[in-house]
Amino acid sequence: MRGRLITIEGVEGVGKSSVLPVIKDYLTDHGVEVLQTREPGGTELGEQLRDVLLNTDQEIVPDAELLLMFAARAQHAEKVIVPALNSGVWVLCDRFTDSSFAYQGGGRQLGLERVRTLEKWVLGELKADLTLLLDASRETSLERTKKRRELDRIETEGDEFFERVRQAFLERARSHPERIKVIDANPDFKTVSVSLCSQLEESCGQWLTEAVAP
Ligand code: Z5A
Repeated sequence: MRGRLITIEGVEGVGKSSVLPVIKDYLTDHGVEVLQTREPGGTELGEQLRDVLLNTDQEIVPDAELLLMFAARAQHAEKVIVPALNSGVWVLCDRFTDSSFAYQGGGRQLGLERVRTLEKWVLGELKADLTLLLDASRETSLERTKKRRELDRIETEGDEFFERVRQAFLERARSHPERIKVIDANPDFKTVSVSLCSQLEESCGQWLTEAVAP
């Protein structure tokens, strides 16, 4: 049976990396094999493009940023995600196409149409089965980002940019309520983890039963 693609999204520093092990453990405890990966990245080429995108001092114009995100995604989808899903492995991906809609479509104000065109070109019918969108106030995500490490190129943008990104994510969730589930990421780690697990039970319970049925 084909695996499922689960993505985790949200603005920077909201807590995605912290909760990934909780999601992975939940799925493996229910008997499925899980491949954890990330975007931009997930392949040798993708990691090189990630480095270009995040760790450069040179200006990258918004169209180039969007195209590089999708170049990395094309490689990732064809070489890693689709083969894993076809072999029955569940893929847990830290960011995916919704980030392009939110950051480049919303934050950079490129609009949704160009992102949709690339999504169709690069991914065809491939879509996330479930997207967990961690949402927190700007104050919360900023405070958490500061705790963490040096800022990358995109993280140096200002409050207005990140408010547009957050609103674009929430708009995506309103447009795709069956797939994108918003998790309140403001509370402490334990509370967020409990919310995530109960969402996983609701959204994936049936899929997991089918996946491990003899
Ligand atoms: N990007 C894009 O523009 N377009 C695209 O299509 C794609 C990506 C795919 C790289 O993403 C950048 O690429 C990103 C969007 C862009 N840039 N920005 N901005 P990334 O995922 O690698 O970068 P990130 O969003 O900054 O992720 P991160 O650095 O891993 O942050 P996080 O995973 O959301 O947060 P965290 O590291 O788990 O937590 C941050 C701190 O808060 C840490 O000290 C934790 O211990 C703490 N924390 C976490 N949860 C809690 C709770 N609940 N309470 C208290 N403290 C907490």
